[in-house]
Amino acid sequence: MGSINAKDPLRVLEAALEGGITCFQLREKGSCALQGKEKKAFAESCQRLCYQFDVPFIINDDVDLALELNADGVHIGQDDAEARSVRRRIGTSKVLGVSVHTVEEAKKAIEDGVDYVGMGPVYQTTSKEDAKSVAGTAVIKEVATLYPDLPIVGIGGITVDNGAPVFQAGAHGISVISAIARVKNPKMATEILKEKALQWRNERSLVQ
Ligand code: 3NM
Repeated sequence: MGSINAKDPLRVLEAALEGGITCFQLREKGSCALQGKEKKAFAESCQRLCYQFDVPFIINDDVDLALELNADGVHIGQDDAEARSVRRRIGTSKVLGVSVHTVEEAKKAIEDGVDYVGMGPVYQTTSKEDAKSVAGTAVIKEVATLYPDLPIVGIGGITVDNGAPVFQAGAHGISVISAIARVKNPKMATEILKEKALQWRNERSLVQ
């Protein structure tokens, strides 16, 4: 988030927290990503803010930093460390999430002991330099049908206008960057998106 927003990213995070996000993942990646001490200091600032709002603070990929800061969890991709070994390192008290794109990857993630999977990109995204091709919601539906107890978070291009099908396919939550960080009023955008997401989730449980 630090690298994609022209505004102060901590102010965006604070606004998102005020707006009601329920989880925050620090994903400091890409060509302008902070490194070393600067990354750690930025992560600590994000963590402090999250804790003021009692919102879990998860770190993408950097298991060492997550352990050093005693973050609430770690999220990894298929190209990062193996989920099984990350689970061994962080123990069972921290949340472990993995990005998956196929039924096979979801099966392996479950076997490796993950708490949730991220699935995407559901729609076109400009926030991830190495995003895979757009997957739509079909794979989410497949995974949700096969593994109904596995929490699924949809990601990639999700907005207030297109989130409903993600929940209808079986996702339990959504994760966004642009819909909050690239708008004029991140707090209001979060409030509206949250209200919508709760509505989409309720409609989904009525259908099932
Ligand atoms: N992961 P936005 S898509 C971080 O498909 C990330 O695994 C993705 O940002 C995946 O909400 C993505 O701006 C970017 O599209 C999400």
